[in-house]
Amino acid sequence: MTTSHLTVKQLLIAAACTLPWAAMAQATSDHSHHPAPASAPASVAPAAFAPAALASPATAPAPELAEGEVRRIDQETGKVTLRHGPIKNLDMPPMTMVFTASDPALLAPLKVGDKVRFQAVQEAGKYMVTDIQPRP
Ligand SMILES: [Cu+2]
Repeated sequence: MTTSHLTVKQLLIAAACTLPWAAMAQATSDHSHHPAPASAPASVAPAAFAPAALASPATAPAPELAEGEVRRIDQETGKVTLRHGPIKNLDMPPMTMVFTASDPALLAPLKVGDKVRFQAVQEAGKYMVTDIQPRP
């Protein structure tokens, strides 16, 4: 077999095309009367999707910040009430709720009515704000 002149792409295509045939060959060598031709397109599909997945650019894993508005601040207990949008990492829909600041100093620059972006985590059953900053 002379493969030296084949490109990597050609080799990948060849491999992708070979797999269904190998599977079918195995099926037919078994004394089955049902070679199940439907399985062939199914095994081709993942190979067709792979290039699209590889093509999507690898974006920097920026922390997922939620958006909210300050409703209430309790500097003494380090708690802040936020009306927030969806929080993806907590799988939480929009609502108004109380968060505890991981560091009460985070709340110092805030005032009621501020629009903010914040990072929320769930820790020991409590919802904590680990980062919060004004949003334009
Ligand atoms: Cu919430």
